[in-house]
Amino acid sequence: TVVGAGNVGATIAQRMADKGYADVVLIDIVPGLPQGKALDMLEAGAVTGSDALVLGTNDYADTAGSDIVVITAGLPRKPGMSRDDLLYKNMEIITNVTQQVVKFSPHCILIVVTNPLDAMAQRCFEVSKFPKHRVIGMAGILDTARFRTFIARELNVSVHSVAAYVLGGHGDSMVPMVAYTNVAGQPITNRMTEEQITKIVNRTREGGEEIVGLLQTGSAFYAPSAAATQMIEAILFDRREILPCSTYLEGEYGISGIFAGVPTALGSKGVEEVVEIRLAEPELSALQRSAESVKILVEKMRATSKI
Ligand code: A3D
Repeated sequence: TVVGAGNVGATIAQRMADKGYADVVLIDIVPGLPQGKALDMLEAGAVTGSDALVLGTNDYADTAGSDIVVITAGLPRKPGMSRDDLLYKNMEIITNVTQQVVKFSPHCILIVVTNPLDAMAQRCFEVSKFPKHRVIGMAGILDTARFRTFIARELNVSVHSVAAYVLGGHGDSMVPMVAYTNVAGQPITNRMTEEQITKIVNRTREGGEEIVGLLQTGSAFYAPSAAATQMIEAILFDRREILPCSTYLEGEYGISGIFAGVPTALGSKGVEEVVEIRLAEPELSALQRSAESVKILVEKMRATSKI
């Protein structure tokens, strides 16, 4: 199931439907919107060769028994807005959506996309009362994809030759792991000047704003939907693929009681392992500071609305 038939949600549903390895339910509050998009995707299957069933609905009963539920419902950013500006409105939406989802799919794995990401993942975790391995936030793959893309373009090499991680919260405090980034095994610090690296790190941090500024009417959705699809596939095919995802931490990286982006092994159970890279300073403290900024949002939510 994909909740939210807007830009990100519909594009995830389309990517899944095109691949044909799962039936997809697309649900939204707007009458007709998920039905129209789902029917259009179903009809595309005749051309793409996919037999996946795609159903659009406004009724959670149709989502019953889903294995994976991706939540994209909520408001996106407009120019000049930070992800945190969305906090209170999207908190209400996530609370309501999570209650409905878990009622009909009590054993599903939840992937949260709605912003501000880490705080919404935490809300979803608290409302669902699911074990921590079954609630996962999507952000790190997207931030890392941006970082890798900019490095690849700067060095004029394939993006497949660039290995990198962006960790921490999905916000201005995200932490591109420069010391652990390499091109064909060679540290980028050997291939780029400090000035080049700083420019790329800043562009990565502002990657969301750059697209909002160009689109003016919404935020990024092609790369975000590709990132969510990678998570879905890792779970569906039990890959134990190590991907940067937002997960509930209990002492890993010295962070406790909060969602933050760290490398995780994703498999059929959801987050099967938090992979602890031995981080040196300043990366470790940057990651911890980033988690602190997520904690501030979570405390703001708790102050306004108890679960
Ligand atoms: P948009 O195209 O506006 O789609 C959102 C959809 O949610 C709309 O169709 C709404 O009708 C629907 N919706 C609103 N309330 C509800 C509800 N209660 N139940 C069901 N559906 C509802 O936005 P979008 O798809 O571009 O973005 C969706 C969310 O994802 C936003 O919060 C974005 O900020 C966020 N986002 C996060 C990332 C990350 O990397 C974490 C990337 C891109 C977008």
